[in-house]
Amino acid sequence: MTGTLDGPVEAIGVSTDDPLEERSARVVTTTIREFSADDLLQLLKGDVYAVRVRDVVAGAALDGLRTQFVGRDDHGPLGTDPQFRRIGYAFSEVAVGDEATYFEEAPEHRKHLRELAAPYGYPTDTIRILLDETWPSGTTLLTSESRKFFAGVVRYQQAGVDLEPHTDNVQRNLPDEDILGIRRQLSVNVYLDVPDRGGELEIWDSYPSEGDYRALSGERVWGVDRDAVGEPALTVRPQVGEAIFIDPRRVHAVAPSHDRPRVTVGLFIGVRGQDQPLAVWS
Ligand SMILES: O=C(O)CCC(=O)C(=O)O
Ligand SMILES: [Fe+2]
Repeated sequence: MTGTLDGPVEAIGVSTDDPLEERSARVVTTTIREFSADDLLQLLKGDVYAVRVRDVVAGAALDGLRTQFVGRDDHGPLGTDPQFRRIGYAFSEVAVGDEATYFEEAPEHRKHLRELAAPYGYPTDTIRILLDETWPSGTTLLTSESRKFFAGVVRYQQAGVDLEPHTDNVQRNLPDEDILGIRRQLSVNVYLDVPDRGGELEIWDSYPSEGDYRALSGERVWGVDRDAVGEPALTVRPQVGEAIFIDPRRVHAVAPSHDRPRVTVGLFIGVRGQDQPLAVWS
């Protein structure tokens, strides 16, 4: 690792005077074999905007998972916006004080998704092992008072639906005094189906503070208007079978698909103290 956790975890937004250097520094593309904690540190420092890990799922496993997950219609509406469909239950859908159902259902969702994936591994489990083996103090499932979170929501973004610019921050769904030690948050998605046209992941330069984000959001319940943020700094067309890690406190969005649903398995990663394992959830 080229940095200690304490520095990069606090430092956000890195600029360089050389525009060429900045452009080439925006994406790291690696493999599951070469992936290291350093890739995550570069994201946390803001040196790169996305880390692409090719072929996290490949071959017969990718075919089998696609057969199982692509084209399903037993997904439910996202609590915060019913035009988004998902299997599982995301913590970001849960209002503060309303967590009981989320925690009650979490084990069943984890089991159900593994059963759907069998005989292949559920992509979230692959990512969890990768993070456990590469991060110095390992990786664990996020818990709150011994209640274990759900991890690995399957999202179906239907054709024409715009996942508008937004940031993600678990603290919005936690009481002020209990942020579960999470100092920084990363997001990773494994792509099971990507439309032929549209569905690009878009990432902007800015890391708005919560106050600035709320101001940008205005009257909206969620996200910000595309007009308010201009052109993204980076546009990535995901490949089926790859995982892409981002820092979701940078403004990001997913362009609408023009043809078919975009199917992903998503996971958040909490970075806690220097000597603590990463903690994952959805
Ligand atoms: O599906 C994607 O590419 C990114 C979705 C997203 O907003 C996130 O992972 O935070
Ligand atoms: Fe997001």
